[in-house]
Amino acid sequence: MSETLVATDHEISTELQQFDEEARRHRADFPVLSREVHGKPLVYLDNAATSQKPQVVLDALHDYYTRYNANVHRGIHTLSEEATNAYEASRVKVAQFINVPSQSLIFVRNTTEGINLVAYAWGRKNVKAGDEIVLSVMEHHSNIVPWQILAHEVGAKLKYFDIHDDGTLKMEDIDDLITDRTRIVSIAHMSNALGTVNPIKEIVEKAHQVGALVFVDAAQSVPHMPVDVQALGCDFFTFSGHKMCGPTGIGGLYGREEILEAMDPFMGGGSMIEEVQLQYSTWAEIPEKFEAGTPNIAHAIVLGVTVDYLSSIGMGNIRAHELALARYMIDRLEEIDGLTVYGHAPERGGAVSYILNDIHPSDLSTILDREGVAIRAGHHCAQPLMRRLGTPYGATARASVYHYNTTDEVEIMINAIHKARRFFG
Ligand code: C6P
Repeated sequence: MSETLVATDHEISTELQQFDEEARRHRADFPVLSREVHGKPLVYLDNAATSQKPQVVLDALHDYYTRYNANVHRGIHTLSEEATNAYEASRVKVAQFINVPSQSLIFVRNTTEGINLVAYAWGRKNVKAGDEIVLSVMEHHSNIVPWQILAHEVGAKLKYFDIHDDGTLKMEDIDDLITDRTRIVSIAHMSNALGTVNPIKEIVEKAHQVGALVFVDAAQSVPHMPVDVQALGCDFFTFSGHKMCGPTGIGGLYGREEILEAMDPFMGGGSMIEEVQLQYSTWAEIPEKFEAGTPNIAHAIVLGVTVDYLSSIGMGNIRAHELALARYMIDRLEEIDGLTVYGHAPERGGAVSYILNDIHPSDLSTILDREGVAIRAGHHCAQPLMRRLGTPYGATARASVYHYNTTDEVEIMINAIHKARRFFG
């Protein structure tokens, strides 16, 4: 990545210039960011799909496997004790990062598993025929399909918040949507396609008034903004490590302690029991009750290293940088003839969806890739949202930033889009 800005007439604020300088320092921590794609420097703008990993995370993974690889909660030999201590120390760190008690934080594979665990273990016991589950049209499939499976099984009804043209939730419908029949409201904290940050506290307040629970899909918020789960007041909250500079296959699920204690397990097996008789078993305390089998030890330990890394930069700094860069990107995109940006919520994050004329987003993405620019094209696992927006092809192109992205990279994407325009005539 060149140290100088790609030529542009667009004014770059002093704030953004400072963020660029910091981003250049952060980039040095990410080995993959110095590679080339099709002979061009990689411009990685697909962070909402998954983020890149800093050297400190890669080193921690290597350290675990080379020094103290052992199963946890099982042996009393030194390696097992070291691995168990590191696994539990990581739980404490990750819990502190989102401000929850550590016994209420369950290690799961990802956001998808967190939602399925609750839809299955809590939902099958607590949601009955005629009950209602409230979602929104901007949800990722992970926060729709598990609730559909539950609703179809027990005979419950699904209701959806609609959105305004700017991509904000129609909060004026809240009294019609959340009623005495509502058992749970499950909502994204930040939309992966529109970038909208939703008013969780307001939703929690209303839901709790009618005795309903609130589940927050935080896949896109935890990596990109400071989060205080207790201040949000929600009952369940889940996120994925791979979107926050951490490894794949590990994430967290928070559940309010008394709710987790009353829940039956999701899966049965080793580690989650207190006692096994031939005809019945009793369960371990939380969180072990929900961690059946050998967990993803290495990646759970490294998730603790990941939150240390993010905290060393400061989540407030990451949020401010991304917001400034996303706003710059939207301004630059909207200068392009025939380009439409979807999502103009005042409270937003760093994912920006757009379409260019009648060019299929996949074709646009292919041309950008030839210029070294990685974006995502498609429905973003949000088909109901694409239908609601009425996007051509049911798809958009999406560029999503992290703290290591710069205005240079936005300019390279803009130039590549102009190239695509010329190519498609
Ligand atoms: N969104 C994207 O490109 P998993 O796959 O379980 O780590 O995360 C699922 C998920 C749930 N909710 C939201 C809001 C998400 O953004 C995602 C993942 C990626 O937008 C991959 S589809």
